[in-house]
Amino acid sequence: MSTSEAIDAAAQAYDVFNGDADGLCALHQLRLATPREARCVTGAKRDIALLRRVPAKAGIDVTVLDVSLDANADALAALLEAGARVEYYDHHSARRAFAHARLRLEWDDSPRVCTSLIVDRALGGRYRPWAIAGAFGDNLDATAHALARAEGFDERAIESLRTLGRTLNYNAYGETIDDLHIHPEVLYRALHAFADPRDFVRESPCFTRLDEGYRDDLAHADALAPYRSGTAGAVYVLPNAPWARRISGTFANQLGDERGGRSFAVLTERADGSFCASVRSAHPEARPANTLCEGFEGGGGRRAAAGVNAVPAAGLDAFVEAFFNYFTTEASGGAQTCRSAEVRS
Ligand SMILES: [Mn+2]
Repeated sequence: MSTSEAIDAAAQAYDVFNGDADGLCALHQLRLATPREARCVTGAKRDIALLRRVPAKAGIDVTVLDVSLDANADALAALLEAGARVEYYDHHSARRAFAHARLRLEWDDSPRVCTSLIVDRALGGRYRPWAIAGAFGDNLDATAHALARAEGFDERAIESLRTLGRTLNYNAYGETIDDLHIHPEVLYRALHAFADPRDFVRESPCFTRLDEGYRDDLAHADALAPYRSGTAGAVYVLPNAPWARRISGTFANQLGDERGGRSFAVLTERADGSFCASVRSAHPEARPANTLCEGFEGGGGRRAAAGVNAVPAAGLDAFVEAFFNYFTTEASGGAQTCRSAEVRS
């Protein structure tokens, strides 16, 4: 293909993907299977309304990966209406999904599935190591481990895929693209040069840069004392700084993994003085994180992990109070259940 033909082809195709590990690994698998020149439309993990950046015109081919259909439904309808063809792979909420002759939708919101695994399924497992890395990036550790063992990978290889998923995912966290170490499109193009993820980990300067950035940021976070701590959990407050915006989600996940029955909130100060909150519940069934967060404006998420976009500075202590009230009830309830169980036995 000549350069002008390549530019022409790229003008007709768009790859729209979440800039996190799952989005990157999903697109990479698809383009290994079906190479094509395309314009990339991507962003930080929180930039999910991506489809409206694609010009609605007839005859274009649009592939969408790992962004909620609900957040893109109007733009999707406009594209299809204009005559575009759309392939859509995702596992987020899709209550506004609809059928259309030019839309191919591969959607599954099972908690054990992510977009990289949906693409893996569509491709018959051809690039499974990348699907496993994507699954690790989306915190689907049990699924990723099971798939990796079924592939015959030893513990060292599994650890390498886990590190890759975590590291790619870390790069997508930030308020804006400026907070990220590497623009997700640049990272995708670097990644796409490698057929084997372990070679990318061993050889790519991009990986080294992210790995070092991750360690530095986490060291900053680990040095922080909690804002308030109790038996039910702890609340951390991170400053208005790029490192804090990059590591807050990972830090919250890490606290959650080590929890021992405790719940956590990580609040990161924003430029306007308000706080972005990430909450991890130790009791997702009895005390879902999203229920606490939905009590605040702009709050929502899932049972295990939820958040609030902007807790006002004046509302910080009320949020901390609400956190401890909400989770302390569960902690004492759990203790009572324990005691009555002992009495019965
Ligand atoms: Mn995902």
